[in-house]
Amino acid sequence: MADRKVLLIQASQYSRGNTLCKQKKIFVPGLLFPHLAALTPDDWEVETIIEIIEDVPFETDAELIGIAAMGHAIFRAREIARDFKRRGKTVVFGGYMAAMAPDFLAGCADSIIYGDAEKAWPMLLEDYKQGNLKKEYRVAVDDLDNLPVPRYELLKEKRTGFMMPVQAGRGCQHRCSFCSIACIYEGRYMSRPVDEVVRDIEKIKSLGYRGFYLVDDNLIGNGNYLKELVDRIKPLKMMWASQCSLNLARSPGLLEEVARSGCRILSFGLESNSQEGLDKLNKGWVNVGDHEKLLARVNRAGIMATAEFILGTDGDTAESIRELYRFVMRTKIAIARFYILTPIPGTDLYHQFKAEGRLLHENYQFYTSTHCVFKPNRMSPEELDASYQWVIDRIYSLPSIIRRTIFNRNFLKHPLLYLYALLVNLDYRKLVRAGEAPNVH
Ligand code: B12
Repeated sequence: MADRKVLLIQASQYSRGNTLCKQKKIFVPGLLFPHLAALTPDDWEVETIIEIIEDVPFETDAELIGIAAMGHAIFRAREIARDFKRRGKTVVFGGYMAAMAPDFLAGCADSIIYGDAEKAWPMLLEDYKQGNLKKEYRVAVDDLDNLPVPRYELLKEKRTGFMMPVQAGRGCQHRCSFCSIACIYEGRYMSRPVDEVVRDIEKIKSLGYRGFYLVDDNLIGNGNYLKELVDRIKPLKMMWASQCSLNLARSPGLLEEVARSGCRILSFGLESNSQEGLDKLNKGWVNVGDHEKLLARVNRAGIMATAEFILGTDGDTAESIRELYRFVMRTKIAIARFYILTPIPGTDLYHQFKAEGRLLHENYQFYTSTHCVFKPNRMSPEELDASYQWVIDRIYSLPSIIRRTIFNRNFLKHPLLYLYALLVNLDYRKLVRAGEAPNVH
């Protein structure tokens, strides 16, 4: 019987125009809340709020408030925390930003969980009950074995899309200097037991979902594991999506197996076509000369390749960014997202730029990946801002969207997929036309 209540909130973020981002639906909900709820002892009732689609109930009867924030959503998170503190609640934080920039939360957090919460969260709840809450919890896990089935029912009640999240791995063996994952996991990569991943997918299926999103920071981190996993996913006849390094396409056999198991969308962090730029970001383990060939292989296998790009690497100029745009159009990447390189506090890139005197300021409100906050190597900050705007204006123009989706040569093979890409692009287009950044979805 629950005699206590905790309210978990995923803070939304402020837009470029400084309004709070709100959406009708969240297509890719995170796993955090169903997972934390499953780790919560039975004497606690758990209520969850994803602020981008729901309002925060400030009048709640919950005694403990847990707040999560991705990237610059930390600003909104801080405001929410202050409000609850004024109301006499105990407020705790977890997640990447809280661990990377804890000073930022001074005065708003009664406690912070650094990194993994599988052991720390039950400990924190018990300490709280005993009146012995610690300021911080740092209890990394050694593996991801024996995790409980996430409480997916909590997400099912909300306005979400047709895919639910399932975690396969955590961390990444690479240490790209701009990446938050590298900052927290420092080259560690852990995979969950295949049986338990399959168990969670079956749970999702039993709730009536036809698709899942595999949360894994580098799915090709362990090829043998991936092979075993997709062999087990295939008979479930589910559609799935994930993110991965393009190196997957260097193993054509494995790529085929991934496609046959129902994988339909893979997002690749290509970042840049400048090898020099990537080398400087400690991502020299990719070969940009192969991008086009490898993307074509992925699409041929029946998986829609989508991509994320960073503008402003040390190899970039206004002209190379225009060339990147032409590359996206030539390869007809159906969904392409662009971010201005951002030295997030705590990352190696942040320390490097700070040491080199390249940070323009430390007003993190502008560290949104839509403003240049550092001195680029081969262009001015103004040129980089203008190049970003140039790219997003063109990429989300109607001719570009139509060419990359409906006129994509793969459209007839997978019309529903490319119609989905069309809708995502139209959504981004709407944001860009309203002067906003097309990054939240
Ligand atoms: C799914 C996802 C999304 C989804 C849905 C998010 C949602 N609102 O539910 C979408 C696509 C909408 C999204 C958007 C964004 N995302 Co996102 N997203 C992810 C992704 C791929 C998976 C998250 C997940 O389910 N993880 C599984 C859970 C179980 O693990 P976890 O979140 O790490 O949490 C563990 C611990 O950190 C801890 N913990 C975390 N938070 C809290 C909070 C409390 C109170 C407690 C007790 C514990 C705790 O407990 C967990 C168990 O150990 C991650 C990558 C990743 N590996 O996590 C990026 C990631 C979290 N996103 C990130 C970013 C930057 C964003 C955006 C800001 C991007 C943008 N520029 O617009 C937006 C923010 C939108 C918003 N404010 O709502 C970054 C965050 C980096 C950072 N420094 O904060 C990540 C890490 C990606 C990356 N490689 O950089 N995202």
